[in-house]
Amino acid sequence: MVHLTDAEKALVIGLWGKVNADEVGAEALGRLLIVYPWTQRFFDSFGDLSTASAVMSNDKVKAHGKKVITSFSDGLKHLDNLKGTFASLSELHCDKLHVDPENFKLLGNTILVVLARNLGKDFTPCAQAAFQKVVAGVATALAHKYH
Ligand code: HEG
Repeated sequence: MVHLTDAEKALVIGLWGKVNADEVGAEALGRLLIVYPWTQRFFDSFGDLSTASAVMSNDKVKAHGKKVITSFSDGLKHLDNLKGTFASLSELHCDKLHVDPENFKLLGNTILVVLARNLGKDFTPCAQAAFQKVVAGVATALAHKYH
């Protein structure tokens, strides 16, 4: 289970308010598809993903990144109950989408990279540690209903 102190929670919420979440989602999903190209197998209806620039300018990638990050943002409001918050999405990714849960960790990593780029100096070591806990907690919660 992930545990954030009250100070870490406040840090995460405050910094999240400084970024454009939709852009972070689109860029993080795009980077996932580029850096870990085997993840493209889940998105064969997305059209051209053959080059990095094709991925980053793909409207379906942007739209799906927005959808994923909206759900992630919702999780930030429920940091004490990530498993409950993501229970039905965990079932969906397991039973219907057949997404290997390792991919949730990979996406967590690309979210951290994009936050680092967007926040610059504000992404202090304390902030990095707090967000590291959040992405790990979300990945664990999304994997929780796998069987
Ligand atoms: Mg998932 C659909 C959230 C990581 C592959 N994902 C969805 C949906 C949400 C969501 C909210 C829409 C569900 C619905 O239609 O009811 N995804 C979500 C989160 C995270 C995540 C919060 C991690 C932070 N997803 C993720 C990863 C992959 C993946 C890492 C694959 C590498 N998601 C996936 C696919 C779909 C969704 C294939 C269905 C896309 C579609 O056909 O529209």
